[in-house]
Amino acid sequence: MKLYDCQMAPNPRRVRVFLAEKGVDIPKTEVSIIEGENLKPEYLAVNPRGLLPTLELDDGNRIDETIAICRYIEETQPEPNLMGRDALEKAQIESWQRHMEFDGLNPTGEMFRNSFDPFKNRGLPGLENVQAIPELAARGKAGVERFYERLEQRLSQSTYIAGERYTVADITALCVVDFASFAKMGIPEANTNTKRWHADVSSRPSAKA
Ligand SMILES: N[C@@H](CCC(=O)N[C@@H](CS)C(=O)NCC(=O)O)C(=O)O
Repeated sequence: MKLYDCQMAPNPRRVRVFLAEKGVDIPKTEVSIIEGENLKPEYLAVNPRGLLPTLELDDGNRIDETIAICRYIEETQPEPNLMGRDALEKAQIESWQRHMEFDGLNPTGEMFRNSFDPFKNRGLPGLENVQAIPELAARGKAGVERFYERLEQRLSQSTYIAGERYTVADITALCVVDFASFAKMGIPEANTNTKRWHADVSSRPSAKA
């Protein structure tokens, strides 16, 4: 197996953290998004959408989409379990993981893409000549504020995002918070439960992946 990766980007990091939690070490090929390598013919031949990550299997099959890659790893390397054991737990973890994507990753991406100068002609991932729209940066920022409120409320009731154990939902949330912090939207000072959770998940060796 091999992972097409990008060190600076949150979605490839989600896969790296997931692999590290599973103890699966595979070769990685770095594709620089900032340099536009993902938009070049060489990478478009691997993934025509120009998005990262992509997992390539030894038989040549390729899987894109972060959670589809995680699902493949979960099925082939079941322990430690990160995506649920029975019908209810699988559904609950998937629900929380989607909340983290929809409520957190999407607005953070919207804020970042529409305010980061090198992306001024790359307003949508995987595409060129799409103008950034400053109003969308403001809308994204409001979404990130709402995400932090909801995250704090959840973590005032639960040790981890999906319940009392670490799961893929924590991996998505960690990568969102670190990405938002990079974009100057760190955890609000008053959000003590989120800080407690963030210190905990960041202390896991996988967080360095
Ligand atoms: N839903 C996709 C999203 C993939 C995605 O948007 N990846 C970003 C990096 S985090 C990307 O490839 N961006 C390319 C670009 O900005 O041109 C997934 O989860 O894999």
